[in-house]
Amino acid sequence: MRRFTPLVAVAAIAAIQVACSDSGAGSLTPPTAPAAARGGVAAAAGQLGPRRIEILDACDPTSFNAAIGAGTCARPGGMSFDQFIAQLTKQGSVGAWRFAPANNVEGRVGQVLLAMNRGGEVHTFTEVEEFGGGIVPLLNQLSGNTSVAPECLALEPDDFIPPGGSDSDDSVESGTEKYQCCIHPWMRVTVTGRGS
Ligand SMILES: [Cu+2]
Repeated sequence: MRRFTPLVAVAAIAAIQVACSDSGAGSLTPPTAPAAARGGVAAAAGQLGPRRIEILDACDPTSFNAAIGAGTCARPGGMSFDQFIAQLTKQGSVGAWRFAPANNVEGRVGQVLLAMNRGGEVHTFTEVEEFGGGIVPLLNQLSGNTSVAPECLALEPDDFIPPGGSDSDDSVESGTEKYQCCIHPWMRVTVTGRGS
């Protein structure tokens, strides 16, 4: 396990930040936000509900929690930590850790982007000028993202989306914008705005 120390440290920091933001906070979007968001968002975006993007992973809780720390993975079954590292090493990405839709998403300009974490790990949904590495050096290295996206170095505690949580801080913009996870930097999607 010793060689995974950087990952452990950063994951622990992320977990602490999430814990802090959860405890402080009446203003956080609750995990079950879709129903609540639908009403307010639709009114603001011309009767349109949010454009939903799912955040997915396939972590196996037993091995991930053993390798990184308790509470790292909160979902049943999945891929072992060793398999995850092996696939990342071989391919530079792990396909089960992804946004869905995974490629380009289209929406109306002004429509709220609702990123919903359906996985078992903490993720971020972060707008970046250019895709790049995130906050976990080992994952950057194994995925070949040696140039860190500066936006990932300026995350706020509530940018970390826990399992079951969601992020509705961003809206569809005119043109094409890039979003990525700052923990797993191969998790990427582009969003193109149409009309208004
Ligand atoms: Cu992620």
